[in-house]
Amino acid sequence: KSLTVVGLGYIGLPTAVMFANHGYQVHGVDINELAIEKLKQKQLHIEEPGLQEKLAEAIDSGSLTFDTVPKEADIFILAVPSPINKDKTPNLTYVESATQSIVPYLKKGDLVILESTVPPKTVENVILPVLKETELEMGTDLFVSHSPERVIPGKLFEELVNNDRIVGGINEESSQRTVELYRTFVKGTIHVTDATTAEMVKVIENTYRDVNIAFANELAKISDGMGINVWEAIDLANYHPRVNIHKPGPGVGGHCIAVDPWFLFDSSPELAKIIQLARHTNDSMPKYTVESVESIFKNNEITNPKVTVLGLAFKGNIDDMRESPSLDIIHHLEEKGIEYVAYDPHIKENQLKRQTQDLHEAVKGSDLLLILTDHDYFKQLDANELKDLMRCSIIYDTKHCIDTNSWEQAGFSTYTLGS
Ligand code: SAJ
Repeated sequence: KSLTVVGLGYIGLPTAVMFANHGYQVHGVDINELAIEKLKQKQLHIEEPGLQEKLAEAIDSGSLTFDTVPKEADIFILAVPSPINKDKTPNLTYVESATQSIVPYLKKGDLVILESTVPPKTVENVILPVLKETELEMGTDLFVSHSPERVIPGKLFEELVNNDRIVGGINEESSQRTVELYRTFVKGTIHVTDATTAEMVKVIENTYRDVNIAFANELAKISDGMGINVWEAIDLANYHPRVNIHKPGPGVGGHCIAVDPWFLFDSSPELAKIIQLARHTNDSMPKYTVESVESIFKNNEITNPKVTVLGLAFKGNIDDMRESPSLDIIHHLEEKGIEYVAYDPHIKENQLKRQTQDLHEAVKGSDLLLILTDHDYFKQLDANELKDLMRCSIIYDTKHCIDTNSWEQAGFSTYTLGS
């Protein structure tokens, strides 16, 4: 069977590769010409463990092709971004244009699956009206469903196979055909529901996480003021069989957790109160982090300080800095006129004004190491070596990821968010 995947980002590309390596003839489509050119030459435009080998395997076997335009297939998967606008309203232009782009290639009996996360009722109000242009009968000639991706970057292939999956068809047959497709490689349970419920399920999963992290961040602020170690308190509370508090941090990044709650808010602004407050709490963390840095400098009587920003990716061991709290933190540092240099071993090209690929250059003459991402690389830094390069030796860990004792032994003053 043939399959066309529209959108070759963090979800679309691994999905295309998986189907290509499991018996499907797959055609991958993206509007990014540069990405397509690279992919044709087996080069990746994103970082994900295992992807490189699986991509090469699929291309070598002839079961995966790439282009900037779709082509006819039995199944179409849409995996394009669904971001929010500046005013926090959903931006469904990519979802809409991706759907539009496949219309000329659809034929009787085809199946269309939307994997992008979308506000509840998008299939009904946005996708179906576009697909109706084919004049095919929805649910009998053309089968449509929503099966939201739920994988986490960094562990993508493991989760693609082992996670449970939600399938919500516009009717029974659409769901059944979609279940059959994912059965190809999904080992988790596939749960069937309707399209709108599937949309809701995905959005509430990420909103649950956002609200929970906001709670943790609020606890961190409270603990900071009281000299309590929030990390220890949360760990101990989580021994309770019905408690699962997430971790505080410098903010919530990525294009999912910081975005999807706004989809719910947009649906019911008067009702989504906790959801809105949680978003604001998490969005307050970058500013809070910089204010904490300022007070560390004040307490240590450091003037004209220089900060080393360690970590630009929105979370550990990945190369993705979209919506990263680090960017907001840098913005606040600049606004306050605090000098900084940023370093991230996973972000291979300099994308910021004051970014370097050289750790020593980033640390040279610095007063404070500001850990914003829990990359494994940062957990193994050599405190003694870095101390010699610095002016003052302070480390502020917003992720609670370093071994404070060894840094203190090396002569560092250590600070942790929420303690
Ligand atoms: N974060 C915290 N504290 C925590 C957990 C995360 O501050 O306790 C921060 C992270 O540092 C990061 C952000 O939240 O900045 C988001 O990271 P994440 O690892 O929680 O999630 P994502 O955005 O990489 O992936 C999420 C996942 N959703 C859930 O776990 C419910 C993933 O399964 C989804 O597929 C993905 O969103 C998506 O695409 O929707």
